[in-house]
Amino acid sequence: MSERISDPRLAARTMSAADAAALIENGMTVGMSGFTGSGYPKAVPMALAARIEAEHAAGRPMRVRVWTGASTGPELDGALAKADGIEFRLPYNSDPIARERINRGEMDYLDMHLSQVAPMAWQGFLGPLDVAVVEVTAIRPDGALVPSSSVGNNKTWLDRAKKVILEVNRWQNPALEGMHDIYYGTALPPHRVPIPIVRPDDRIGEPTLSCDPDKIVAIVETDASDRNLPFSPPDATAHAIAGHLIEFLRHEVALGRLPASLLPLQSGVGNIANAVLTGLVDGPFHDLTAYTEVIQDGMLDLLDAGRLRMASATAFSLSPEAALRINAEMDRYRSRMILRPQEISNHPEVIRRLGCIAMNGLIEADIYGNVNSTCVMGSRIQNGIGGSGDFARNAYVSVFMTPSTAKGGAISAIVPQVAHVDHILQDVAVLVTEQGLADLRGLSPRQRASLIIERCAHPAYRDALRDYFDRASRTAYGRHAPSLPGEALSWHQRYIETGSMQPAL
Ligand code: 0RQ
Repeated sequence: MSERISDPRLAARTMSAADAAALIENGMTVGMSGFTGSGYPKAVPMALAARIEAEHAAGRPMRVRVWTGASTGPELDGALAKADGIEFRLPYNSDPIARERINRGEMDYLDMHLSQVAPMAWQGFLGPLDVAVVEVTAIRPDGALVPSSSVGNNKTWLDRAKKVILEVNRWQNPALEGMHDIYYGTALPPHRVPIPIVRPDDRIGEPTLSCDPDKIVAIVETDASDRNLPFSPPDATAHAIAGHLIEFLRHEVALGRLPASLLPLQSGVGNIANAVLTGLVDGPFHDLTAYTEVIQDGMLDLLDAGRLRMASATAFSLSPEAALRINAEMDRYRSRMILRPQEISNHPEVIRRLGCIAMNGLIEADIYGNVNSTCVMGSRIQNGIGGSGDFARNAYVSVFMTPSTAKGGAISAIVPQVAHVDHILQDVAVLVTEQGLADLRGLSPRQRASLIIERCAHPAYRDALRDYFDRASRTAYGRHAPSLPGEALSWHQRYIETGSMQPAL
């Protein structure tokens, strides 16, 4: 019996990935573990993809519906999408092959607030869950499951699935045991009770996941690492954004609107968000905490620098180098990190109570501060809304940040009107680009527009934005949030037609 599988009843169910994948049938809904490249199953999805390819080669249809925590890795989304094996996918994806299929209309994708996935699965709207495929670090003698490098929706998948396949991954450090906090107190209305977290470091649940052993039909042993891409080193733009934001936070502390150790930080995905965290290492703040979704490289830097006291999240989202770093020193990190189910890490009630400082990236914002986080030119999905909505609406202060242009300057990130709305202006308190920072709190739409154009827009687009806003302010149907509907999306149309938002000279 493997040293990682200490329950003899379950050890007897060990089999190959191919045999386990053979238990998944055409049309089934499969709940996979995995969140931002951590803790996703690695062997069974690859075997399933091979099986799907063989079925397709034999002229037989085979596709599955895939639910996860968030993004996974190339062995899961990449392999299954390449095999054209995914009929429907939720709730967040960053795999390029899957993204391409979604944008070609070959794969249905439901982009959801991450906090709402588990409750909606319990409410039954997502339909039945046939199989859960969940990576764990170990199985204890009492059958309890030691979670892996992400928690995501695993508790819900294990509870809701008719059958369970476990991947026990020897690459995951056994010292992860004790880091997790799995809360079993959620319920549907009218039986809901308050989530008893009043500080980011509160533990309210169990260190392990439980699962009815009779449902566990297969166990597959693996030893592959989580696969994540490295973050790009912060460039001048990222440094400038981080600088503006840190100056803003310093100002808020000086005015007594934030405590000296700030409030629990939430930091989104992507290079800019990571750069801001790294920037805080040299900032003036101490005793920081994080109540967030993912622990990125920048969070580790803050912990190592003694700036961050502790971090609560649902997953790691680490570069390969940082994943090795944390794996080598798990004992040291364990006491300062908590990984929770995503319905708790992203719970609106807790985020509102703690007063998180939310910091997320965006695709584009309009002059009023509505934000598009997901759909390029209004229709091409990039990743998904992820947890940005959970945090933005409920944060103490909700910050969105972006370079002021994209694609070498051909696209302005500040536009007359966003082509798709993820975050309405009421949920966007502060907007930051490398040009500057706009504190939009307490301002009317027209006041917001002036500030965003002057502080955040790139100089190459500022005159055109001023001109639009000026004409709209004089001639719009209403002057509350002046808009010219026939022109508002013309910048996007110009990009689609000419490859640039800049008007032809
Ligand atoms: O495309 O890779 O082809 O070059 O979008 O953009 O500038 O690298 O920025 O890595 O910070 O990601 C909004 C996508 C920003 C991210 C988004 C193109 C750009 C590039 C990536 P290429 P950058 P980042 C909690 C928080 C939603 C989920 C979220 C995101 C690519 O922050 O997914 O916040 N957010 N979760 O060229 C056309 C524009 C563009 C554009 C950028 N205006 N038009 N393309 N790009 N702006 C964590 C979780 O939820 C898990």
